[in-house]
Amino acid sequence: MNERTRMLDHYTTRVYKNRKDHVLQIENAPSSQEIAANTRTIPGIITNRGCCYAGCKGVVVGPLKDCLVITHGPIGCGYYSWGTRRNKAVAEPGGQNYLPYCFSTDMQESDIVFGGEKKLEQAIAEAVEIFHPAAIMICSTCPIGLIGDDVEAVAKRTEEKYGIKCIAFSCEGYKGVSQSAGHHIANNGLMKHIIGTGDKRPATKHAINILGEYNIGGDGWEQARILKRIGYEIVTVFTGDGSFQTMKNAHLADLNLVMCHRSINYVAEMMKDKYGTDWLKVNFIGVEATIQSLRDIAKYFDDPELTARTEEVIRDELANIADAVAYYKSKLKGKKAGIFVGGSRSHHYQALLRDFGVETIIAGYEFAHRDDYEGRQVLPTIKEDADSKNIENLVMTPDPQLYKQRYSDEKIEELRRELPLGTYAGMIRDMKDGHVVIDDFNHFETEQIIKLMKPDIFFSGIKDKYIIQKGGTPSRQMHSYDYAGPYAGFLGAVNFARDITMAIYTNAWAFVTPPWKNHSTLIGTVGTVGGDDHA
Ligand code: CFM
Ligand code: HCA
Repeated sequence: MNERTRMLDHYTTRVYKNRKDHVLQIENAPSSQEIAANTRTIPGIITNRGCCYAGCKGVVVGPLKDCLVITHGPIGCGYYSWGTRRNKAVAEPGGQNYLPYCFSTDMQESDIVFGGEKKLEQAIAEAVEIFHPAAIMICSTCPIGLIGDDVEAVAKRTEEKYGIKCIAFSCEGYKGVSQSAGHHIANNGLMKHIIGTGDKRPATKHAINILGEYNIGGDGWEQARILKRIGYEIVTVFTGDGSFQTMKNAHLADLNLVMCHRSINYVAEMMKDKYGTDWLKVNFIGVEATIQSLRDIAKYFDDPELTARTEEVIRDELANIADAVAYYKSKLKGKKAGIFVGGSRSHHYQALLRDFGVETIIAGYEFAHRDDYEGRQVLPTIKEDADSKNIENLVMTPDPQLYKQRYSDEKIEELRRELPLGTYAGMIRDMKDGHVVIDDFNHFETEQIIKLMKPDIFFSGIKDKYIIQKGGTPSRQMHSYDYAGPYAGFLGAVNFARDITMAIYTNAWAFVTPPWKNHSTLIGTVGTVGGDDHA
């Protein structure tokens, strides 16, 4: 047993037994080790997770620019989710963009006691009068479920009264394990009420949707730039810079690309079942990953002209960034990284780091499920998860008019041997021996793993970034990129490399001794967990 294994073992078996199954060290890579995920956080632990409302409102429906999203609840939830996630959007010509606004019913004590439906209807009336939105979304926060406001009934009355689309999401914060419960609720709502309601057919023969791309820091725009150069028509994006108007036509696209599997896999699967639309797992984070994804898409369409154009664009884009990539690689090669983000980026960014010779030795997700770690093949073995009781599992049957399968089952089987078509292999398979994977990292573990493995940089979130940085390890924030970006595609890769080179080479905090540095370390003195070190 080496020192690291001994310490991890000590921590997970003797300090926090219930964390053992959430922490693993990769052995015999490419590994298919099992990890515990999507379980409720242990009360009292300082988790980095958010809530179900954050996953529904903040992540999936919030970025739809022409939807006026009302947070039904006390003001804090609306305020906290206002503008913190940098999903950029620009209104379509003549269209609407409500992203800069924060709408909330601002529930007060008397509303909680006597019910909030009237207040919600009043808020909707004001919103309609002032903004004339094409669609309204109601997102419920914790107290709404507790007092039992019938938000679905309010949505129905709104549609009848104003003749606009209104969708209610019962995404109370406590509704599930974390953000991922909210993703599922949001996916169900979009599927039930929006997808399939439009009839605008694509104008070209290679029409795609991008699923699970939220245009943080403009990532989606860089992807669209590349895809459009090749000749793809983008019907809609779920949901970064996306809209109700375009999402209505999503079912008329030829192929769904899935970026963030965690947040949108339900829509991808439901569209496959209802409309026959295939989905392909892509990753536009990383130069090599982008190239691979572009080639995979071309292979799916199997059109020689498209394939030739794909190669032409790849050549041109690579030539454009070659010098910058070589320079940053010379600065970053051999460095080691840790990544802890929500449910996708901890995997996607490993590809981008690899482009510059950086190895990711620690990775974890806040709230991803076992399939995001181990691959979708584990799904049939998971009978019930912590969210199954709370969240409806919609079962789709083929739409009699609109179901259309592009390829025969045999051809799909053949393609699946070469492409991640309708499947996702997960993060663990891409990690090497000795790397550590931790599910639902908590604050304590973040500090300990950094002490133990000493990465040159640790990517994290808003809440956990500063403690890492002030402890002397450079940290970049992977959720909204510390207000930089885009980091996707070819141009984004260079932005990313520049930002992390600056972080590593100007690590000013390493020159300062933080006040807590003189205290004992926890793993060294496990008897004092929760004691001195947090003073
Ligand atoms: Fe998907 Fe996301 Fe992520 Fe996510 Fe998020 Fe996000 Fe994230 Mo913050 S949808 S799982 S719920 S890629 S908001 S854009 S950065 S935790 S890793
Ligand atoms: C969320 C949004 C978040 C938060 C980021 C963080 C984001 O989950 O509520 O806390 O660091 O990306 O903005 O993930």
